[in-house]
Amino acid sequence: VECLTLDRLLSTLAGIGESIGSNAVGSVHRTGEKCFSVPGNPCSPGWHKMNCKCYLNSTAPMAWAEARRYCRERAGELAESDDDHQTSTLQVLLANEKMNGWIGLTDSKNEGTWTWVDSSPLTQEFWAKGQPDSRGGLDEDCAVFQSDAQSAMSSWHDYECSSRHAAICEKFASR
Ligand SMILES: [Ca+2]
Ligand SMILES: [Ca+2]
Repeated sequence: VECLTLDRLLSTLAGIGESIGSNAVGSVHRTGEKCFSVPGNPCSPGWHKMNCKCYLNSTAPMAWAEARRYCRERAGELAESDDDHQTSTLQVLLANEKMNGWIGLTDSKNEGTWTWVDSSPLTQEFWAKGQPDSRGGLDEDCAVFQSDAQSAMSSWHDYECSSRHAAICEKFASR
């Protein structure tokens, strides 16, 4: 009886090992570079596929909070950098698509400390020359990506969050 139990235990352990192994492969697949190879166009109409995400540039201008709501209502979020990509790659992609508008970057919680809306800190900055400047003492706490800037690498401007700009939304490409 003891032998049988040990046998069963071993085969159960082997099964667990296999399923841990396959889950590990699955998670690499989800978060790693494999997302670059999502076949076809897995983005909803109007969204542009760039890397493993889909991006939408609204046509209507709106305040930053409204823009965030606009993106979330579409199962997305205001565009932001993440650890999977170089932020600089995102800069080039948005510029190539001629996108303009709010991104998910704000210093409204702590003036001068810019953070992404997912709470991740800002590690690479791409402010336009002289920005952020809280122009003329205005309380400019929200960031806009401008593809008409001199360079994709200097394309961010701070604006008053209540000013109206298009939204740049992102969401993961569906598989
Ligand atoms: Ca500010
Ligand atoms: Ca500014």
